[in-house]
Amino acid sequence: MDIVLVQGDITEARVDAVVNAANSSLLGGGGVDGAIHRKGGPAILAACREILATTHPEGLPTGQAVATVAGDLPARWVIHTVGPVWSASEDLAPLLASCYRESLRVADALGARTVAFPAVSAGVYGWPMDDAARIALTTVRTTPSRIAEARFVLFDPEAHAAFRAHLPR
Ligand code: AR6
Repeated sequence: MDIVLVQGDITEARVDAVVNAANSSLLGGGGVDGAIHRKGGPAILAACREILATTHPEGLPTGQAVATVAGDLPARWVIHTVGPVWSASEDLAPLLASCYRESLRVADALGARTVAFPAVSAGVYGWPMDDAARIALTTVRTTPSRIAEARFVLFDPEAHAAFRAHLPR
C-alpha cells in the first residue's frame, strides 16, 4: 500500500472513499464532518439516518466505521468513523487505532482501492496532533488490506508536518 500525505481539503479528494471524522449520532457536526455534509449534500445525511434507523439505533460506537454514498463529492463512498475524545487520564489509543483499522476493513468490503483519511480525533476531539499522526500511520501501515493508496489529507501545514515526521523515509 502506498501512503501519501497531502495538505488540503478532504472533500476535494479524488479517491474511491473518504473517511469522515464523525460523531456517534451520524447527523453531522463541525470540522471534517460539517464540510463533508455541506459539500456532499442531503444524500449522505439520508443514508446516515437509514443506518440509525436500522443497524445502529443507538448510534455508531467509538472506534467503529460504516459506509454511505458520497452524494456530490468526487468520491464514491464516505466511510464514517467515530474517534475517541482525547483523555489525559485514560489510554484511548486502541480506540483511535480501531477507527483506522475498521475504516480499512469497510473500504476493502466496498472494493475501494484509494482511501483518503483526515486526522481523526485531532480537531474538536482534542487529540494531540503528533500522537494522532503516529497512531494513524502505524495502524494503516500494519493493517493488511487490498487498498492500493491510503492518502492522508491534512488541513494545515502543522498537521502535515506532524504526519511527515512519522513517515519512514
Ligand atoms: N479536510 C481535511 N481535514 C480537515 C477538514 C477538511 N475539510 N476540516 C477540518 N479538518 P475534526 P474530530 C481537520 O474536528 O477531532 C465534528 O463536529 C481538522 O483541522 O473534524 O475527530 C464531529 O461531528 C483536524 O486536524 O474531527 C464530531 O463531533 C482534523 O481534521 C467531532 O467534530 C479532525 O478534526 C469530531 O472531532
